[in-house]
Amino acid sequence: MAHSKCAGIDITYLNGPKRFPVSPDQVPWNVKYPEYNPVKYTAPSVAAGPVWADKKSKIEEIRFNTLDGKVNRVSHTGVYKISESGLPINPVGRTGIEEQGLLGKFGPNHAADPLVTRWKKDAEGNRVKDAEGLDVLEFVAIKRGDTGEWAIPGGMVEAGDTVSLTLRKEFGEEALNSIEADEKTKTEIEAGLIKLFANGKMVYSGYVDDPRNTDNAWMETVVMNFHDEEGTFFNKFKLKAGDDAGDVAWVAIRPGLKLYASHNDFVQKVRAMHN
Ligand code: RP5
Repeated sequence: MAHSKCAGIDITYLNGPKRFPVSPDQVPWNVKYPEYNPVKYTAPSVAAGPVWADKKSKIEEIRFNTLDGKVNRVSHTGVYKISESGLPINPVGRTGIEEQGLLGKFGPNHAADPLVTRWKKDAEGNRVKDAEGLDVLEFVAIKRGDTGEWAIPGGMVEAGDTVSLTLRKEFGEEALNSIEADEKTKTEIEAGLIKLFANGKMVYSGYVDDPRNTDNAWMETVVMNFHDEEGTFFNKFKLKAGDDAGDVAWVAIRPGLKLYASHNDFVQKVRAMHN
């Protein structure tokens, strides 16, 4: 995974300072960059000390590279290094920002991404084909409130929660929350969702090129595909946006989609898996 969203020559951190310039070839730590002088930044919302955020003053108590109480501090990338000052070192390389930025945890911040797909159909119910003659797959996307980009409706794995619970919870909260349906239909949807989410296929687990990453805190995720082959589940209702998300829609997966973080890599991978 390269750094293109969380490092660059002229990138401003989300609602924060400008990142110290890092060109693509200066990302790896083993490349010499003596002038490198990253900006220290922890967002006020994180520095205020909410329950989900690590406190830098207590860094010595954190047990990195292990399951630390209920917090999973193990990285999908392997054992990460700890600096002399006791801070985890981003396993991919430089980002131009030090400390937590907008992320709660030093080291890996674990997320889960439910990639829900179906075949795109025309008004007659026939599968739509792309220029290469392949059936077009579409996925449930949300418009993120922070960057305004379309994204998979993923979320953070909360301390003590499993990845599979997070996948269903996030999909429910972000994509299905405000479906206008009577109680009976809602119960049916809930049951259908449990069935759909029982058969997931692993798409990816690892580091995410997330715009919030820093030299000491980064996003990792598990992406699972839940495919509605016959389209039976989603025929029952129309998608409407939930609380966290501004907008929700079926987005056709075509090469080169512009999506949040590494999400285009994930949807292209799922397209290849189905074709
Ligand atoms: C991305 O951030 C992950 O792939 C996941 O989609 C998302 C989780 O963060 P929040 O949506 O909870 O902010 O890196």
